[in-house]
Amino acid sequence: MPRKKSARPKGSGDAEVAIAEPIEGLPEGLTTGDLVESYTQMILVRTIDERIWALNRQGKVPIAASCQGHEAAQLGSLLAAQKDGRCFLFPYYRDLGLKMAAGLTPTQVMLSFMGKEGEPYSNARQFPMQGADLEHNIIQISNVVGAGLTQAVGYALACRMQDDDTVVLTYFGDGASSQGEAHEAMNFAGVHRVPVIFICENNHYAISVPQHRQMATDDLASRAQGYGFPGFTVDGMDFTRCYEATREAITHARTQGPVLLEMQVERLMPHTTDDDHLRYRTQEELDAAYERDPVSNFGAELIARGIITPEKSDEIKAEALKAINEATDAADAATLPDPSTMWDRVYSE
Ligand SMILES: Cc1ncc(C[n+]2csc(CCOP(=O)(O)OP(=O)(O)O)c2C)c(N)n1
Ligand SMILES: [Mg+2]
Repeated sequence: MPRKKSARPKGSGDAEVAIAEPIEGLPEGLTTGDLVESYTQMILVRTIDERIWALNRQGKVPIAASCQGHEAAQLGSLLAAQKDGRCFLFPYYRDLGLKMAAGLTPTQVMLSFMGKEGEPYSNARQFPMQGADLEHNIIQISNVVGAGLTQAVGYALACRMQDDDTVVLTYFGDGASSQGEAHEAMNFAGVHRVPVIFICENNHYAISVPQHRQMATDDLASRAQGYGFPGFTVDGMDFTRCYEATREAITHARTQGPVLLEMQVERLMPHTTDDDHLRYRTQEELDAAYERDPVSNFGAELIARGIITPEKSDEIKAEALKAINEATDAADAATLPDPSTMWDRVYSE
């Protein structure tokens, strides 16, 4: 697979993780079967994401944060964690692709966004997609910006104190990286060499606030230096590069302590369904972002490399559409939770 640009090591100088060099062929542990499966998963995620947006416009989904543009970062890093098999995750609200690739079904996703009976996290008592999914190693998903970082560090420290070799991956945005809580989490993790990977999905916006108004640097990964651990910038639109960077970071975290991975992505849609990004982004900027679309580019790359045919790609898209239509119908037909159950699973009994 053609490599675009190297992940650049930043930071403490003791950056033992050699993520940097372009790789001929596939990264270690990755098969062409994995690529096809991940592309299939990406198409499913993209299809459901687009459908959720359409359902919002029909008044059926109250609010959603799209992961369009973040799919390669989410699925590439998750695959490395899954292959390792000893990782726990603290995703954030934009990680729909990650949660689906981890195991959430399209119908569960639709029930969640429509707030219907059977919603997987809380039976529709909270914001869509918020909560723990212990079956898939997801400890907590929070809508509180930056809150997942301290929780992840605490969890990772507890694992280490129990001689458990778990590595924890915590996901957050560029805006979250400027929260006080993020600095506290990284500082503590650096001091105590906690086995945690900080994955920043840097889409260069915190709602409408561009990166240069959130932080006085365009080099987010270099912040790791201040905490005494390595940080890397990764092309977050390149699936294999995200996989490889995370795979190597897992080894580093387990043996030496924290790593910061800044995955540079594009937010292709507005912040949420309540936002209009053309009020603060130009059409030219968005057109350029779409040129970097990780899903269509990944598909084109697989075809160019002869890993799939154009017909196979169409088949994958048709199957995704069928699955999402079925999930939409199932959630549409589901009832709303019975109001008399409102307090169930809220307080312990
Ligand atoms: C503690 C806290 N402050 C403010 C908000 C409101 N808020 C929700 S998302 C968001 C922007 C976060 O941007 P970023 O971290 O870059 O993530 P992105 O949405 O771009 O993926 C803000 C300020 C919140 N949810 N929690
Ligand atoms: Mg952002």
